[in-house]
Amino acid sequence: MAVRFVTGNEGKVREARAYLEGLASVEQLEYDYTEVQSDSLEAIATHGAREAYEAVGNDEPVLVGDTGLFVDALGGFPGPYSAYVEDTVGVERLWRLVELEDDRRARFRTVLAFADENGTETFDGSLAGTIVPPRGEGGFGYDPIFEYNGQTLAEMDVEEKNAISHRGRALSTFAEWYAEYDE
Ligand code: ITT
Ligand code: NA
Repeated sequence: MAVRFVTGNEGKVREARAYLEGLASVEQLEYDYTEVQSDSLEAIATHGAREAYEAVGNDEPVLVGDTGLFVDALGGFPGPYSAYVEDTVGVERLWRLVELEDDRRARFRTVLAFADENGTETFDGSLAGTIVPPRGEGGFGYDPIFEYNGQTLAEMDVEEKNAISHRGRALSTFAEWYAEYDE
């Protein structure tokens, strides 16, 4: 069975392939689904996966991921608005906002939604860390300001990051479920 991962990011497709090896083949599907306005990653991902499955799934299951960075002292901001805030405010200025706080704890959270003819299932994964001044050249998005175990995610190599990441955890939960489901 093939799972079509709806994303503009090829790195995420490679990561999903590694988790689903021997279970399913993973293909990239570029489809611009409607991002509903919601403070729930589940709602956004579920809606996107249903829409993508019905519009372009051609009876093959689709997987949609939605990720947010939730800063404790900012009431969870930017959360579901993380992509918008990255494009508008930017990562460096988010750091400067958090710099004003004593408590700099934050969490990445990813929700994956899997849609097929039977309905939609969601899987989640998270990673707790601290917001720090930007360091490192790797990764993408908020990686340079997110520190885990003394390193920012942008200082880790891809395998190191994937092994502990929010998306890695969500993919591993999904893979376990899928192994039972696809029997
Ligand atoms: P898709 O095409 O895969 O949907 P996206 O960037 O629109 O990509 P995401 O839900 O993955 O959607 O990401 C939302 C925001 O969070 C966006 O600003 C990303 O750059 C950022 N982000 C996602 N995963 C991240 C990670 O592992 N490390 C740092 N930032 C991340
Ligand atoms: Na997304």
